[in-house]
Amino acid sequence: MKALILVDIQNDFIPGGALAVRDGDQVVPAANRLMPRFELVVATKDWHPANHLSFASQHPGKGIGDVIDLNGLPQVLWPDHCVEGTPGAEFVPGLDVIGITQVFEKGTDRTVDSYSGFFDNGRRQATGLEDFLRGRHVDEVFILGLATDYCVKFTALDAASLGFKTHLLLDGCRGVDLRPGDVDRAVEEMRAAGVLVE
Ligand code: VGL
Ligand code: ZN
Repeated sequence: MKALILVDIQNDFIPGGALAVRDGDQVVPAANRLMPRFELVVATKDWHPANHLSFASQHPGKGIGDVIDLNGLPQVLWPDHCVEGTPGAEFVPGLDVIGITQVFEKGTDRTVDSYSGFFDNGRRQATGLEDFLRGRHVDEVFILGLATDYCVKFTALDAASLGFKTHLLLDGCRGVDLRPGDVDRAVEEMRAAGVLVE
């Protein structure tokens, strides 16, 4: 059984949003085109409390893009984004949400970030996505969304490490490229981990 995983197609990650990814809105037509070809479509949402510790605003003297130690994990500091219940955390208008069977929220714990749709960055808590997919006898996943070099990358790496045959649908992804080349490096990392990039 195959499943399509839509990663973080939310207002804050498209142009005009708090953590805008260049051309981020262009993943929407790709998602809409692919959804009808899958029996099962799931989505993740970045879903933070307003005082999430990945926000630079929570660390006086630090700025966006700085890297700090957060409970033993390196943490890039971001602008406030995808605050639970705010418009920025909603799916992008135009996304055919009717095709989505289940949504998995991540990043809900103030003290740890969660780039992957499966686990937080410390791999301490699961979101339920793995159990859900296994319950539906999914063995192969196709991943697209935002952002290639963060949440898409870590979702794909976890999917592969959990034993799912994992495809990255590059045409349906856009990245942050905080440092130029980050997206290309992310794609190579996924490929090296056995992700099928197409
Ligand atoms: C993401 C940075 C911070 C993402 C989420 O969805 O890729 N990136 N939070
Ligand atoms: Zn986030």
